[in-house]
Amino acid sequence: MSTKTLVLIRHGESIWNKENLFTGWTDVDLSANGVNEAREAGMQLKKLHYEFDICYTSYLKRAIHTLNNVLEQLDMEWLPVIKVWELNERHYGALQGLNKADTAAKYGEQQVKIWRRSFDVKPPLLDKDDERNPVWQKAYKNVDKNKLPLAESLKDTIARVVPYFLENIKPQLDNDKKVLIAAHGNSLRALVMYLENISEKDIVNLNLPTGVPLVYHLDDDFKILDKQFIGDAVVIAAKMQKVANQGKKLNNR
Ligand code: DG2
Repeated sequence: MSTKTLVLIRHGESIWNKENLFTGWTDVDLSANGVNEAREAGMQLKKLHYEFDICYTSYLKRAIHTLNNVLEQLDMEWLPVIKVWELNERHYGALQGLNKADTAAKYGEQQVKIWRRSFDVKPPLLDKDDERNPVWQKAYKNVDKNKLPLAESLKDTIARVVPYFLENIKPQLDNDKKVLIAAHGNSLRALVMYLENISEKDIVNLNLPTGVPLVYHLDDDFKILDKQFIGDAVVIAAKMQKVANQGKKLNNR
């Protein structure tokens, strides 16, 4: 039996995470804090002697820059990196650019929780003519237009993340390659839901922290042998709570 290593990392805090804006496919960079989180994640992995054979990330620069910072700290910038749109964040549709707390004040915290965490409810769709429709964007010019979303539920996100994982990433793990994936809160929730067989009811409570490596060791049958977030448990719990709280309205609004 061989033990397979898969490490997932949600990108460090982005400029829009800092401003508490729905981001989705908006291509914003890391905040200064996000860069530090990514570097810290790389340092932690180095300290624990992690090595990788191949890396995957999305088309979005907050994930790409996180991966670059991690690889720099590991002194492994030569590693092959595959960028795919299938690992992009869940498309947040017409919510993109809106403040999450303001949206909770306007529509109620319960509605925002449904939009953020329900399994199969899509946020309001982008208008087809909206310039943010991915069909108008250069990055997606080679992607089948029928696959490009105007908004996605977690279920829709799973429908692209998991098949990509099974067809392209799992074979690497089957060949005992150590894999690092830098992606997003919801594209990684999609993957974690699949890997851990989490129910539609329980996935609502999973909030992934920014810039914290999540290590899985798997057996040949893809059963999880162990799973661990790398870093200080108290800090990680606080980061998860911070993500959950982003959908709450502020007291003074
Ligand atoms: C966040 C996730 O995505 O937001 O699109 O706003 O991981 O790319 O920063 P990320 C967004 P929530 O679902 O946690 O509100």
